[in-house]
Amino acid sequence: MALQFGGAGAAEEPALVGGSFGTADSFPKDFGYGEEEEEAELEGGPGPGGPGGGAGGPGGGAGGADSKPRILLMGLRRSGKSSIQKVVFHKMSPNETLFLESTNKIYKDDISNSSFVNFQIWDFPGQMDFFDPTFDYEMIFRGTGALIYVIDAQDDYMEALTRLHITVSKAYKVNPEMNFEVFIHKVDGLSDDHKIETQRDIHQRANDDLTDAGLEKLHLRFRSTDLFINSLIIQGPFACFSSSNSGIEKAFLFDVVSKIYIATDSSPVDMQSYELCCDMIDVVIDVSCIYGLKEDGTGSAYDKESMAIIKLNNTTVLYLKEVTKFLALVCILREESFERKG
Ligand SMILES: Nc1nc2c(ncn2[C@@H]2O[C@H](COP(=O)(O)OP(=O)(O)OP(=O)(O)O)[C@@H](O)[C@H]2O)c(=O)[nH]1
Ligand SMILES: [Mg+2]
Repeated sequence: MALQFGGAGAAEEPALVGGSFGTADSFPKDFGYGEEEEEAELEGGPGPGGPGGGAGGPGGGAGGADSKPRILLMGLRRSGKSSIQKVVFHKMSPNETLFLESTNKIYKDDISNSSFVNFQIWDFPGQMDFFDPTFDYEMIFRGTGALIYVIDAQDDYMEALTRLHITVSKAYKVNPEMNFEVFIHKVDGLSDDHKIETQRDIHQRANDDLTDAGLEKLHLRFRSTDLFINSLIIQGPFACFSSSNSGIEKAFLFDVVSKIYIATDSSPVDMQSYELCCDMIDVVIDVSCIYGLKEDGTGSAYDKESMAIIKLNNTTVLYLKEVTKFLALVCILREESFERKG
């Protein structure tokens, strides 16, 4: 089987990791995130599509039971929030996101039912109305670990920058520990020059606004992202195990469902290797879903038996092995060292 190496170019910062492309299917029910998308109790703001279509006020539901680490996805309407969430965590193909409907209330997605990584991601409707009394933003921000603000780089982004500033400054005042990420999104539609210029401009303006407001300590991290050319990547923060002398070129310990890597060896992470390993997981799970389940459809697509070796046409071998119910070790090896070690 000849697998192609991934996206057309690497994302600027390899820290950001992400979804894979390819298969349009969702995970089967027993493999996915279970009861996804608990909805917030209250409907969002005024009429559909109305400006400032307020976020649902989760009220008591926001804090209480939801003690898992929480990531918020915010940004103007149509900036691509739900698409990011669906592609990265639900195996939706980027093309399918064209048919996503606008979100009109907060979707809380629990990324923990079948995943090693425990957190919730809350996908917000286009615009939050901080003046809506039913929306208890203080409570939401207080329990939040990270806020991702998505800006559509193909659109006029002035309004987005204004909202970004309002949002992060309110969030920071409530919870100065929060991490702020700005996704300069949909950069697939921009030329390289335009992309760099847009990135620089957004960076500059957003930081100027913070300086003017005396919020220099509020740190925003910027990433250029898109779902169509580069895969979007979520951070694999722990580089801890070493593959030196093992004949392994690169090794990742993956959370299978989210494809977040929990650990990798000490060599630098390059996007091609990461994407190749993500593709390997997709191939294994897809084949297993089709041929690995029992005739009555029971059984699991990923279990103790899960193991696969794929030889590529460039003397490279991909190796995947189940480690725990949620984790897989995926390695890239040279063919000769694979044969030597057996
Ligand atoms: N070109 C391009 N289009 C994208 C990308 N990501 C998402 N889109 C498109 O952007 C449109 C809006 O996406 P959504 O995910 O619904 O946007 P949203 O931010 O959730 O919008 P609301 O729910 O209304 O707030 C869809 O047609 C997507 O296909 C991308 O990386 N590049
Ligand atoms: Mg949405």
